[in-house]
Amino acid sequence: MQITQAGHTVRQAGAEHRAAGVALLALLVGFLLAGCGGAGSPSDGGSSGGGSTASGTEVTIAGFAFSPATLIVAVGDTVTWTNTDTAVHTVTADDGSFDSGSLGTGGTFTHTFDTAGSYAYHCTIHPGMTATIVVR
Ligand SMILES: [Cu+2]
Repeated sequence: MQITQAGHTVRQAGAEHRAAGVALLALLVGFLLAGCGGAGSPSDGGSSGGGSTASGTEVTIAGFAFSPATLIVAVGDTVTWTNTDTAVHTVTADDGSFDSGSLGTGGTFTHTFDTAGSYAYHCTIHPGMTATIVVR
């Protein structure tokens, strides 16, 4: 997902065009207020998909799912995943930046996040298992 900053630039009108500038500015403000209401604010969308969101540094793999589905950590935090399923799972970043390899029952994997961002990951064995680490 890409958040594009809308580049609204309001230029100061020169002195000789002051009157026209003010009128234009009023018109622009009207457009901005009308046109930008929904766009550009990076709110996290409330409840989308029903996945849980939590802070902390622990992710449990249970019932063929990562819990919480979205984990919020701070830059420099080390996240630990623990597989409590009898099935083998992996913790694999979509962008390849980390990969646990196969985790059997009781297996753990840790990764330290040094850069802020949103890191989507999945299980390579069960592609429906997806989750995200948000680093702030
Ligand atoms: Cu799996």
